[in-house]
Amino acid sequence: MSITHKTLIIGALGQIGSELAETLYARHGVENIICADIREPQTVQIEGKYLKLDVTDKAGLYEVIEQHEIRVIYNLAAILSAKGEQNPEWAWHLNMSGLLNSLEAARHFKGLQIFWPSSIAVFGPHSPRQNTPQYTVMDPNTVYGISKLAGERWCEYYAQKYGVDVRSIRYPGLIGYKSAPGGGTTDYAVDIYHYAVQHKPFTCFLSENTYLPMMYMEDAIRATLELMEAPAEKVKNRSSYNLGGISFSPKEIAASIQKHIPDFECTYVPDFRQAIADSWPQSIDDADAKMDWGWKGKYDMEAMTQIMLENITKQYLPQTQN
Ligand code: NAD
Ligand code: AKB
Repeated sequence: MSITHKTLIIGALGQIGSELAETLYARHGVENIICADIREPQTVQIEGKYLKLDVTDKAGLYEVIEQHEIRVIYNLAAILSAKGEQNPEWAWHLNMSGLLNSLEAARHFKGLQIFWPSSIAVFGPHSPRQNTPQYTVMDPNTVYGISKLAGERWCEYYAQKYGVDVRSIRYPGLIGYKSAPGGGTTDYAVDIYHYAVQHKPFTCFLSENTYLPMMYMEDAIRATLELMEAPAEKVKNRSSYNLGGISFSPKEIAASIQKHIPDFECTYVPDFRQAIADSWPQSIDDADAKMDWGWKGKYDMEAMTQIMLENITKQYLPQTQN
């Protein structure tokens, strides 16, 4: 029997999209998941249907939704914090028009559910930095953070005015071994493992005591699906939910690696990303996500380091041993 409830992942070749696709294939069947991105798949393996799509092309998006009878969209296409600062106008345009096209599509095609990720980047220098609450001062000073905060307001607006079923999480920095990060301030926490397993010294672009909220990718994907599958009445927040995860500094992650690779060396040469990190929270209060839809994180830093090292080591083995 063919199921017409198809899911579209936009930005599917990215760090989150490629892992989300794998999980959704296993859950709903490869034939029910459509991956789309502005790029051609090269390094990322796409098992199912792949479409080249620019999320800023509203007509193109509508055509895909109609033709493939899409009922759920994960819109992950965005420019992240560090890359956004190189070209603020482009970042604003992509991040906002991509979201507005998805929200308008949900207004047009009744019953279409939208997931759109926000970020800890919505907070700014005047937000409390420890255990940052769901509702507090928000004065982001990167174009990425400004676009995410504006996006959250649009999500709530479309939910309240038009009854759009849009759901969102403010992800912390995400860490996984299956895919590479794409231009964020938290990217060092993935790169560091790749240097460590190759026994190369790592130069971190943040200072050693810069604490940021992070999360192992499997927890983030599980949170996303739990939120998307929660009964509508439990999703009380239609802007975006805080999600905590684990907070650590570059020095602490380096020390957790050194427990497995004692000769690993890390030095710290902060660049422009330090100012971005310094404007973000160090830890997040995710009580609302816990209360509303039962969120509970699973991985701590030590468990994550063990998994990251084991799996990234395999990636550097000669093909015959892999
Ligand atoms: P990524 O940069 O790895 O992936 C984004 C993907 O979007 C890329 O494959 C890119 O080719 C695609 N894309 C760019 N422009 C496009 C367009 N016009 N049309 C279609 N596709 C386009 O990013 P990611 O880390 O996977 O993040 C996905 C989402 O999650 C983003 O909204 C990001 O802000 C958010 N987020 C990520 C993190 C994290 O740590 N990775 C944390 C917080 C929030
Ligand atoms: C970034 O560093 O830009 C992202 C994020 C926390 O949104 N990883």
